[in-house]
Amino acid sequence: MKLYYSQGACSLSPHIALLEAGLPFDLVKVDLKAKQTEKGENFLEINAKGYVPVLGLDDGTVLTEGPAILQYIADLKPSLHLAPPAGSRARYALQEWLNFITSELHKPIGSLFNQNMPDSWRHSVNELVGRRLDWVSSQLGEKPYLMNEFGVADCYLFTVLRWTRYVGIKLNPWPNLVAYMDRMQERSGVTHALKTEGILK
Ligand SMILES: N[C@@H](CCC(=O)N[C@@H](CS)C(=O)NCC(=O)O)C(=O)O
Repeated sequence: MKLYYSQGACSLSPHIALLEAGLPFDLVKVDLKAKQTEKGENFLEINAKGYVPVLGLDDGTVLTEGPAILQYIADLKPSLHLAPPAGSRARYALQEWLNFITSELHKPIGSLFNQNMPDSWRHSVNELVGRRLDWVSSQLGEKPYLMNEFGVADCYLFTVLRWTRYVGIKLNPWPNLVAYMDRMQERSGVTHALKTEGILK
């Protein structure tokens, strides 16, 4: 398998999942502005949508969209319980989280990186993200991970919450989220991914 990624982007989440699952894979860095891989390939020929993450499978096809990729990785190693079994009630709870993270956190927090965003809009997005973080914090409570056991939803939540520090959102109002981020950062898969992407020394 091949993971197409960009440093610190949402592709960090399947990167962590692959490492936590102990699966073999190659990493291919993508220049998202130039739409070119580090090998000089035209990235738009790999994913016409032009964004990471992309998982190149051994059968020559590619899988896109973070939540789908995460579940694919988890299902390759069912014994690790990175996702509940397909078809179970708990699997739908995972999908509920992945959809929430992608639409209610990833996209709004990601939009704050846009320097052209007018202040009034930025203010509204900050308020919305604050309400969403209230929800995440209330659901996490004192649990160590989103669904009790570590899983792919945590890989994704960690990845998007990491961005808050770059867009001026402080997590201090939610001490359990601060503790969660510290706990996640201690995991070997997380540290390994951050080091490999050149984020952590
Ligand atoms: N719907 C996609 C969105 C992925 C996405 O937003 N990727 C960003 C990085 S976090 C990207 O590659 N942006 C570059 C672009 O859209 O040109 C998913 O959930 O995987």
